[in-house]
Amino acid sequence: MSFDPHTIRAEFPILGREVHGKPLIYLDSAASAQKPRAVIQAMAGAMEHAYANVHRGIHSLANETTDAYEKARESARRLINAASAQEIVFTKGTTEAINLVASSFGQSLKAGDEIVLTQMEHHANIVPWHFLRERLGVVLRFAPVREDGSLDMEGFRRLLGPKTRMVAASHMSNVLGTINPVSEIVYEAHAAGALVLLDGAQAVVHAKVDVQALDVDFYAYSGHKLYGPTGIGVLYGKAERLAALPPYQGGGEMIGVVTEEAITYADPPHRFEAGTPPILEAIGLGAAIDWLDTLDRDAVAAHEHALYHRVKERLNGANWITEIGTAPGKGAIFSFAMEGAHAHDVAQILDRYGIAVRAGTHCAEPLMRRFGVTASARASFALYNTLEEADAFVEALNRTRTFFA
Ligand code: C6P
Repeated sequence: MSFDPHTIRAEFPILGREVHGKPLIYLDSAASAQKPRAVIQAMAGAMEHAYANVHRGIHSLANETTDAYEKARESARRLINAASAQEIVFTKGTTEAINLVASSFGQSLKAGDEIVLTQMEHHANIVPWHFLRERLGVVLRFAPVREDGSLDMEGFRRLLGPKTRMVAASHMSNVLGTINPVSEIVYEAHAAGALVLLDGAQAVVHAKVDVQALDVDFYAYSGHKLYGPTGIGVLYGKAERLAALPPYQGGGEMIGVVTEEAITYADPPHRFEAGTPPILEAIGLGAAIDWLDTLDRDAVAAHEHALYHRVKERLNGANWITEIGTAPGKGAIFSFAMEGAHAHDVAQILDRYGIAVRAGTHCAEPLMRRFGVTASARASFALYNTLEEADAFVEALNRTRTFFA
């Protein structure tokens, strides 16, 4: 299979629009990706033809919608090669998936137990663990990040010990683009007797993930970065890990029996899906994954890398740009500081050229502190970006510079 970004672009209606009279160049897909027609139509189609609540009805529409919802769970399973669809819990995103684990697994923790994180975590994989520090006296340890943005594995190993109960780490950094050595992380953590949660919000978009090969206990990802809708994400948990977790929220469909005196709970995954779930969003996510499956994912990854390298090559070592994160094998994310300019001003000027980049802390304040910066600008590349757009981005950076030089 070959891959042509120009053909793919035609499947994304929004990419035809203009911003400030210029063709939109969307380089903010790490924040949230645009949606192909396959996703838009799957969601609209469900609302127009087969919509009802799931797992509750006897009538035809309820059954059809339940089938579509469970089919989406199967797609979500296939994406990461989980052993069973029962290991896939729908959440509203990566953030909720991590909160679920922290909250439920946290009930088995006590003061002095240790959670090992890394300095490159998104707040979604820091704050839920801080809750446990505040409430229970659990100790958080942060594995150091090297100057090039790679994880210091020696430093990581030194943090593991008999008190480590959980290692929670990003598979791919949303700021640095670093792809962490997750097999090694899982192996080392298990050897120390700890469980592992991987934050796959960025990685799952760009790389093939196999949770069985990784032997990871929990894996989290979001739909909206994966060309699917917002409001839907996945928590994967090994069957025996999910079975051991107490419920996260209470409500309809997560129970076995409810009496005035007592309750029993449903088995996973339904134990963790209280209330009416995000039905349309799950259908949209399933459509996004099925659509991605029609593409040559290796060719897509190669194209995204080519975009990143094109920007680097065209900047040609410009000394007025400092890239943050240059680890070998990193993904297609270009975080940078421009000499004399605040990242927000850079992003605002780029917007005048129709170019969307993100600027700020990227919800990763400990990492910003590690690199001694208060903010960075970030261009993140997706399958629908072209080499022409990469060139236009560099051209716009050169023009932006003249405002500050
Ligand atoms: N990062 C970014 O611009 P949610 O918001 O739940 O879908 O995903 C949270 C999250 C968790 N981990 C990583 C590595 C992430 O990149 C994100 C989301 C976006 O970088 C929005 S802050």
